[in-house]
Amino acid sequence: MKRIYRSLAVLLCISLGVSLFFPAVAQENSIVCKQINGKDCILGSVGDSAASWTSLWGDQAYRVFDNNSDEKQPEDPLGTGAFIQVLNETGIAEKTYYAVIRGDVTGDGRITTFDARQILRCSISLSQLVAVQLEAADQDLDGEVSTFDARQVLRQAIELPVQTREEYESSVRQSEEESRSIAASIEASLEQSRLDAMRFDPVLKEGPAVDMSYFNDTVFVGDSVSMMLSYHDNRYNSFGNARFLVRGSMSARNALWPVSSSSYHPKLNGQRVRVEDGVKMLGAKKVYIMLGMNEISMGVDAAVQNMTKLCDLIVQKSPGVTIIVESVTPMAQGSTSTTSRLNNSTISQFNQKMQGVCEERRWYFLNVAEALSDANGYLKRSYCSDYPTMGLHLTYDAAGAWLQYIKTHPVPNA
Ligand SMILES: [Ca+2]
Ligand SMILES: [Ca+2]
Repeated sequence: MKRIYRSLAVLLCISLGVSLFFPAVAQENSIVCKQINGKDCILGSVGDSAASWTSLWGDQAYRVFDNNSDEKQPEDPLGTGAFIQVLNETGIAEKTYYAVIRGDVTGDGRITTFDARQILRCSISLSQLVAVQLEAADQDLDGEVSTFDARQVLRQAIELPVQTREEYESSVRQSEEESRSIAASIEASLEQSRLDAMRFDPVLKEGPAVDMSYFNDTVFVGDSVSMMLSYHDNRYNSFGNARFLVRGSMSARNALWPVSSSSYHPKLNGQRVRVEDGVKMLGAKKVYIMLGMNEISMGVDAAVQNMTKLCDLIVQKSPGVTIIVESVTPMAQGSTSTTSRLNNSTISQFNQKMQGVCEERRWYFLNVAEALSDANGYLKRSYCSDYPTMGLHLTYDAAGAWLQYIKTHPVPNA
């Protein structure tokens, strides 16, 4: 009775001509049958043998042949195209089943890169496969032989896990996203290196001390703080041929005023001159400029604007001149000039902003304040000539330290 039931089930499967699952035999094996080009085919996987399918024909005798019609043992693994003859009681073949081993189109019962190659060639119409091979080639069971089937079979051949199409597409998307993100980060780092290469660091760095000839083409512009440099030069001839356009109470703001008997302009050859005109008349190549102490109290930003404008004018009148903005030196602790608007904090803000302007304009920035400050940022007591009153003017020692700082932080290649 059991045998008849199974035969009926097989017949039903074959007559429908579609892939069917047999619940009646599921207790032992899941065997799927399909009619392909009029042939009764069993859809199996690598390792299946005729012996593993005997539930289909019960205790009827059978013979097994490979796809070259060479007889095989019932336990031998089947390849695609192998066939099983089920014999009647007189030993005559009454039914033939063909094996379709998923992924094995070459018929050797194994999945190798050669199978993947055959499937790929077929998927792009370079070669053709016969019907049972086409069935074996359709790894993802979508009814077509595609490059995706070839890829899946190749993964099996090299023992990588087979993916679903969703997994495959998600891995493609992921790798595209990764590529995009790698490309974006390469792009960003190239852009950053380009910006870094373009970025100008204005701060003059310590280097070997220059000799006096460095000052041959140099002009110092400043207020009463810088006047000490000219006094130092007068006493020690310490600045070589440098020239000084310095004036007490000068600021960038009042340097921009017209020259008059009451303006704060420096003198050159006995005449009051605008700074930019004086620089041009002297034919200077380097201009060290320190201004700000006399106008920071009117607002840091306005002072920065005036200073920038004055330096712009100098460059306009003397194209090619090198501007070296010097940081405004700090006030001594307890300076009576300290107010809420003029103090070491606002001086420091002004200096930082001027350093930023120098970076933009490609001017140099000499941090003289660094050389004259104590550990707390005040003007060193020993460098202050008017302690404990104004507390911001310099001693000869301070001017000497300033000079040394200039010589050991020279403009490159100047
Ligand atoms: Ca094969
Ligand atoms: Ca397919």
